[in-house]
Amino acid sequence: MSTYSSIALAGILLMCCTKWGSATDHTVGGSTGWANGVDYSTWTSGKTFAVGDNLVFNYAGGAHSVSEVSAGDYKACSTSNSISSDSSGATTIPLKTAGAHYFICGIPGHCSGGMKLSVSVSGPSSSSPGSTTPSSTTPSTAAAHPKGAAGSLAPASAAVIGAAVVLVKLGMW
Ligand code: CU1
Repeated sequence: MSTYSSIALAGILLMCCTKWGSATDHTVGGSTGWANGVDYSTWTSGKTFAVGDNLVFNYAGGAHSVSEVSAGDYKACSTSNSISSDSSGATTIPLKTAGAHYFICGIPGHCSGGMKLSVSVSGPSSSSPGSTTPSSTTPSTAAAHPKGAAGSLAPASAAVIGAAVVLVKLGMW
Protein backbone atom coordinates (compact mmCIF):
# COMPACT_ATOMS: atom_id res chain seq x y z
CA MET A 1 0.00 0.00 0.00
CA SER A 2 2.79 2.37 0.85
CA THR A 3 4.27 1.36 -2.48
CA TYR A 4 1.29 2.90 -4.22
CA SER A 5 1.60 6.16 -2.36
CA SER A 6 5.31 6.21 -3.15
CA ILE A 7 4.54 5.76 -6.83
CA ALA A 8 1.93 8.51 -6.62
CA LEU A 9 4.40 10.82 -4.92
CA ALA A 10 7.09 10.03 -7.48
CA GLY A 11 4.59 10.77 -10.24
CA ILE A 12 3.72 14.11 -8.72
CA LEU A 13 7.39 14.99 -8.29
CA LEU A 14 8.02 14.01 -11.89
CA MET A 15 5.21 16.28 -13.04
CA CYS A 16 6.70 19.13 -11.02
CA CYS A 17 10.17 18.57 -12.46
CA THR A 18 8.83 18.30 -15.99
CA LYS A 19 7.03 21.58 -15.58
CA TRP A 20 10.14 23.25 -14.15
CA GLY A 21 12.17 21.75 -16.95
CA SER A 22 10.20 23.78 -19.47
CA ALA A 23 12.07 26.90 -18.33
CA THR A 24 14.56 28.00 -20.95
CA ASP A 25 18.27 28.62 -20.39
CA HIS A 26 19.28 31.45 -22.70
CA THR A 27 23.00 31.44 -23.46
CA VAL A 28 23.71 35.13 -23.85
CA GLY A 29 25.33 35.86 -27.19
CA GLY A 30 25.02 32.27 -28.34
CA SER A 31 28.34 30.57 -29.06
CA THR A 32 30.16 33.91 -28.85
CA GLY A 33 29.00 34.33 -25.29
CA TRP A 34 29.45 37.46 -23.19
CA ALA A 35 32.11 39.36 -25.08
CA ASN A 36 33.17 42.61 -26.66
CA GLY A 37 31.92 43.44 -30.14
CA VAL A 38 28.56 41.72 -29.88
CA ASP A 39 25.31 43.56 -30.54
CA TYR A 40 23.14 42.12 -27.80
CA SER A 41 20.02 43.92 -29.01
CA THR A 42 20.35 41.81 -32.17
CA TRP A 43 20.73 38.70 -30.04
CA THR A 44 17.59 39.43 -28.01
CA SER A 45 15.40 40.30 -31.01
CA GLY A 46 12.95 37.53 -31.77
CA LYS A 47 13.58 35.83 -28.42
CA THR A 48 11.04 35.56 -25.64
CA PHE A 49 12.07 35.68 -22.03
CA ALA A 50 9.71 34.43 -19.35
CA VAL A 51 9.74 34.32 -15.57
CA GLY A 52 11.51 31.09 -14.60
CA ASP A 53 13.98 31.25 -17.49
CA ASN A 54 17.70 31.67 -16.89
CA LEU A 55 20.28 33.88 -18.56
CA VAL A 56 23.63 32.11 -18.88
CA PHE A 57 26.67 34.34 -19.38
CA ASN A 58 29.80 32.53 -20.59
CA TYR A 59 33.15 34.36 -20.61
CA ALA A 60 36.69 34.08 -19.33
CA GLY A 61 36.59 34.54 -15.57
CA GLY A 62 37.88 37.97 -14.54
CA ALA A 63 38.05 39.20 -18.15
CA HIS A 64 34.48 40.43 -17.90
CA SER A 65 31.77 40.76 -15.31
CA VAL A 66 28.00 40.65 -15.22
CA SER A 67 26.21 43.31 -13.21
CA GLU A 68 22.47 43.68 -13.07
CA VAL A 69 21.70 47.39 -12.92
CA SER A 70 18.82 49.84 -13.10
CA ALA A 71 17.64 51.36 -16.37
CA GLY A 72 19.41 54.60 -15.56
CA ASP A 73 22.70 52.87 -14.73
CA TYR A 74 22.34 50.78 -17.89
CA LYS A 75 22.26 53.96 -19.96
CA ALA A 76 25.08 55.51 -17.93
CA CYS A 77 27.16 52.29 -17.87
CA SER A 78 27.50 52.60 -14.11
CA THR A 79 27.97 49.61 -11.79
CA SER A 80 28.20 51.67 -8.59
CA ASN A 81 24.62 50.72 -7.60
CA SER A 82 24.48 47.28 -9.18
CA ILE A 83 21.76 44.89 -7.98
CA SER A 84 24.08 41.90 -8.37
CA SER A 85 27.54 41.34 -9.75
CA ASP A 86 29.66 38.36 -10.71
CA SER A 87 32.91 37.79 -12.60
CA SER A 88 33.34 34.04 -12.15
CA GLY A 89 33.18 33.30 -15.88
CA ALA A 90 29.92 31.37 -15.70
CA THR A 91 27.12 33.56 -14.43
CA THR A 92 23.60 32.22 -14.37
CA ILE A 93 20.89 34.77 -13.71
CA PRO A 94 17.43 33.42 -12.88
CA LEU A 95 14.73 35.71 -14.25
CA LYS A 96 12.45 35.90 -11.25
CA THR A 97 10.33 38.93 -12.06
CA ALA A 98 8.52 40.22 -15.11
CA GLY A 99 9.56 43.48 -16.71
CA ALA A 100 12.81 44.87 -18.01
CA HIS A 101 16.14 43.62 -16.70
CA TYR A 102 19.45 45.29 -17.47
CA PHE A 103 22.94 43.79 -17.46
CA ILE A 104 26.27 45.43 -18.19
CA CYS A 105 29.94 44.48 -18.05
CA GLY A 106 31.73 46.28 -15.24
CA ILE A 107 35.19 46.30 -16.85
CA PRO A 108 35.97 49.93 -17.77
CA GLY A 109 35.16 50.66 -21.40
CA HIS A 110 33.35 47.43 -22.13
CA CYS A 111 29.80 48.63 -21.46
CA SER A 112 30.26 51.84 -23.39
CA GLY A 113 31.69 49.68 -26.18
CA GLY A 114 28.42 47.78 -26.38
CA MET A 115 28.73 45.08 -23.71
CA LYS A 116 25.26 45.66 -22.34
CA LEU A 117 22.10 43.62 -22.44
CA SER A 118 18.49 44.48 -21.75
CA VAL A 119 15.77 41.84 -21.74
CA SER A 120 12.03 42.23 -21.40
CA VAL A 121 10.69 39.39 -19.26
CA SER A 122 7.08 38.34 -19.64
CA GLY A 123 5.01 37.01 -16.75
CA PRO A 124 4.19 33.32 -16.26
CA SER A 125 0.62 33.72 -17.56
CA SER A 126 1.63 35.63 -20.68
CA SER A 127 0.51 33.93 -23.88
CA SER A 128 1.56 36.58 -26.36
CA PRO A 129 5.13 35.85 -27.41
CA GLY A 130 6.73 38.35 -29.68
CA SER A 131 4.84 41.33 -28.33
CA THR A 132 7.24 43.96 -27.13
CA THR A 133 6.22 45.54 -23.88
CA PRO A 134 6.44 49.33 -23.96
CA SER A 135 8.02 49.33 -20.50
CA SER A 136 11.45 48.58 -21.97
CA THR A 137 11.49 51.91 -23.76
CA THR A 138 9.76 53.91 -21.05
CA PRO A 139 12.10 56.33 -19.27
CA SER A 140 12.92 55.29 -15.73
CA THR A 141 11.20 58.41 -14.40
CA ALA A 142 7.83 56.91 -15.37
CA ALA A 143 8.28 54.13 -12.81
CA ALA A 144 8.38 56.72 -10.05
CA HIS A 145 4.84 57.86 -10.84
CA PRO A 146 2.08 55.92 -9.05
CA LYS A 147 0.04 55.84 -12.25
CA GLY A 148 2.91 54.24 -14.13
CA ALA A 149 3.42 51.67 -11.39
CA ALA A 150 -0.22 50.54 -11.49
CA GLY A 151 0.31 48.87 -14.85
CA SER A 152 3.07 46.65 -13.51
CA LEU A 153 1.07 45.63 -10.43
CA ALA A 154 -1.21 43.28 -12.36
CA PRO A 155 1.39 40.63 -13.32
CA ALA A 156 2.88 40.75 -9.82
CA SER A 157 -0.45 40.15 -8.10
CA ALA A 158 -1.21 37.34 -10.56
CA ALA A 159 2.04 35.68 -9.51
CA VAL A 160 1.12 36.08 -5.83
CA ILE A 161 -2.29 34.50 -6.43
CA GLY A 162 -0.62 31.69 -8.35
CA ALA A 163 1.79 31.06 -5.49
CA ALA A 164 -1.09 31.10 -2.99
CA VAL A 165 -2.99 28.51 -5.03
CA VAL A 166 0.08 26.25 -5.04
CA LEU A 167 0.47 26.64 -1.27
CA VAL A 168 -3.20 25.78 -0.72
CA LYS A 169 -2.81 22.69 -2.88
CA LEU A 170 0.27 21.62 -0.94
CA GLY A 171 -1.60 22.12 2.33
CA MET A 172 -4.42 19.86 1.18
CA TRP A 173 -2.11 16.87 0.86
CU1 CU1 B 1 33.60 43.06 -20.52
